[in-house]
Amino acid sequence: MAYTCITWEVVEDAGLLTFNRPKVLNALDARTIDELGEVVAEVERGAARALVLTGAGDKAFAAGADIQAMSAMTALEARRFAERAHAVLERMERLPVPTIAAVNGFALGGGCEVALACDLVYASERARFGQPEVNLGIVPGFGGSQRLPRRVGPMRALEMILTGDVYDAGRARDMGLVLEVLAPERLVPHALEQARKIAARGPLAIAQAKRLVHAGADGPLSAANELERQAFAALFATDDAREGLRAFVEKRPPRWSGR
Ligand code: CO8
Repeated sequence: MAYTCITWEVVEDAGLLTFNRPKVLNALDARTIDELGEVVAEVERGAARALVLTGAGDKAFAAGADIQAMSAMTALEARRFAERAHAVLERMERLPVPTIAAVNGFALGGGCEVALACDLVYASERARFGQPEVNLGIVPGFGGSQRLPRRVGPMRALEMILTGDVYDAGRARDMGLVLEVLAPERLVPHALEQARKIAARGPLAIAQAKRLVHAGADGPLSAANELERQAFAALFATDDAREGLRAFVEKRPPRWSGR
């Protein structure tokens, strides 16, 4: 697929996707969602060992779903658009490699929801977060009503969703929506450094650790702990676990084969 709404490059194992419609603050239309889906498919095929998402320009990560496009949608079209975005974000969440949002400016509505579907979120001092859908007479439609309370707790999520207020980066960090706030010029380099740090760990262990946290969060603790016991034992049957444990004992860096 030729990308027109995003740019996509892979450098030293880390893929960098940039939402690239700066004239509309990188608003997410159907084409942009499809291109995100295509990048996710590339990463599934092994194109990168980590995925970093950011926005073009210094104003926006993504200022939401494209309001111009939504203003003409029927209920059925809105349902299909939401389904399309949900499918892509769920697929991104299931990637066996880490996904990191580097939020450089406005992350509103669908933009905030894309960040919420990432494993880690870093923000620049210029970042602004919000779920302002109620101002438009609608509700979050890219998973925000479900992922936001899971990440920050129901009461904080309700305040953000019910008021439609826009929060600055510090407030977003204080509520647990963001890990760290960085100077704008440090944001993407830091996200890429973290991406490469994780990409250098045992790939099977990273995939399992990510799967356990996401799958376990949805189930009762006893069932989730059983998932951990299974993954823990299964990794002992891999070359990577043999190599990682032996390398420590032999005081040398491990050589991961991914098997
Ligand atoms: N969609 C389309 N165009 C947008 C969007 C958007 N979400 N956001 C900004 N733009 C456009 C503006 O219309 C403007 O275009 P033009 O220059 O042609 O007038 C350009 O970007 C620049 O924007 P502003 O002039 O408004 O810039 P400001 O600095 O004055 O304001 C804001 C920046 C505060 C971010 C303001 O643009 C704004 O409030 N944007 C809308 C934010 C918003 O409400 N986002 C949530 C959208 S709803 C959503 O995401 C729901 C997701 C689920 C959908 C489910 C499927 C049905």
